[in-house]
Amino acid sequence: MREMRRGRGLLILPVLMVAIGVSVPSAASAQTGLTPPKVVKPALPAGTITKTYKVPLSIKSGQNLNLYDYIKANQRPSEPGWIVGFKPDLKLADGSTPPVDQIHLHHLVMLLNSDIVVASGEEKTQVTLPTGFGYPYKPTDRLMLNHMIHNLTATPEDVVFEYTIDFLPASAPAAASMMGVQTQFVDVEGGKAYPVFDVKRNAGVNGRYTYPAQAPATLMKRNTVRIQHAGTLVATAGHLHPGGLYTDLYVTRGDKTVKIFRSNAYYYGAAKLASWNVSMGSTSPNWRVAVKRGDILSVQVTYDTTKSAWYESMGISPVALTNSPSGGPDPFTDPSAIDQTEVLTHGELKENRDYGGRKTQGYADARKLADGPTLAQVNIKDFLYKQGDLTMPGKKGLPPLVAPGKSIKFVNQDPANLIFHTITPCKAPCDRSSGISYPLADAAQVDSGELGFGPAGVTASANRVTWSTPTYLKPGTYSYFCRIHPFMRGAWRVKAAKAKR
Ligand SMILES: [Cu+2]
Repeated sequence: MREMRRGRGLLILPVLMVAIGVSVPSAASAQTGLTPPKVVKPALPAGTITKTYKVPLSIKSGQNLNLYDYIKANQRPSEPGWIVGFKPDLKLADGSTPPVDQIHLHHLVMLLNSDIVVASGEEKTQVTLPTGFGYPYKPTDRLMLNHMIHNLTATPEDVVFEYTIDFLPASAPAAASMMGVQTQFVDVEGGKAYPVFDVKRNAGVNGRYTYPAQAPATLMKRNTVRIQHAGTLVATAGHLHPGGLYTDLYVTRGDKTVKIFRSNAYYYGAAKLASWNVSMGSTSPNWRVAVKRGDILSVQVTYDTTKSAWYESMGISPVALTNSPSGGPDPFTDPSAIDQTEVLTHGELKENRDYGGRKTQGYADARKLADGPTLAQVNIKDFLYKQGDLTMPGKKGLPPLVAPGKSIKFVNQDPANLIFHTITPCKAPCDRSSGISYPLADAAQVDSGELGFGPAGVTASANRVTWSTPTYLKPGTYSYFCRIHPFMRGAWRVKAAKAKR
């Protein structure tokens, strides 16, 4: 298993999907939640075989790596045919499902030759193609798994990817009438191997930030995919991260652009959009859009910015495109004929319910602590901030001082190609239990990035191990956490030095 660069020009297929947005008239209603639509499963073609495959993986302590593995012969169908459905899951070695705030499935993408066939994230959206459509498959195809499992704890874990494939063998009578599809990977970051962007708190308009529409012009246009042959779009679902409200998928022909689907994020539970407890709206089995060669697909994603900054966010709407035209309304002459009904591929998942934010004795309230030493540098090692860590008793736990106009340099001294840490300010006292919804990145503009090293373009790391606090900070106590390991908490204090006697 190793990090590597994904080839350019991948077509991503279908599937996927992750959490998306909510079509709501106001940020306020996003907090109260939309009523989720129903779960709909298209009928499987006669002769479909449903089988679960397992890929065991060892996850190092605290890892947040974007990795690739070949899928072995016993982890995939052994005969030619059609992949018509895909359901991802992640288990511990004992068969139990880990809580999302401890082991987090950042993403799971299956690559068939160089094309993305299916993809999923923590929301675990399933791939369910309308009946009669499938991804053509041969046992000789190169099949790879791109996975990013984030271990939010300091404990190594053995985990098992479990994915269930609905597979129609080519020998089944129903196979004769199947229509092949391939994935168009429509992504706000242009399908980069680690396609993320940051959402700053209070960015956008009225607490909502739409990307890339509201981003600087230089960032625009990555979010487009050109259709290479006439065909029919038959399925999509959005993928987004906590804080996301919805993705919108558009098609452009000449100077006309039409929205063809909104995928809303349906959040469950008290934490609402500050969580992974979400299902994404998917197209119904009746959704069809006829497209022509040269049409441009594009996606926009909208986040709520009233609650938090959201780092390393995504906005993706993979679309299944048939290999040749298969009917459907023309979006430019008959847009109202496109079925905009949303369905879900699954309901609430219990492993996504642990939000954090409970009272705990584990952390000091940094505002009440005495001054620590004046320091120019704070090292991070063994999942501890070596001065000012809110879990450390005694002098080591006191916030280091820095004079106004000066900065403290943080240095990650853990194995930097394996364990990434951040310094991400959170609202004081930042002393409650860790979960997906706690702590939240409170400050608008300050974050260290992930201190560590990895292959450029693939890694989540910033490819540096140091970060210095800004010199413009006003006097006060600044509590922070590590957003890779949220149990890590610390503080520093900006304070004028005492006059020398
Ligand atoms: Cu960390």
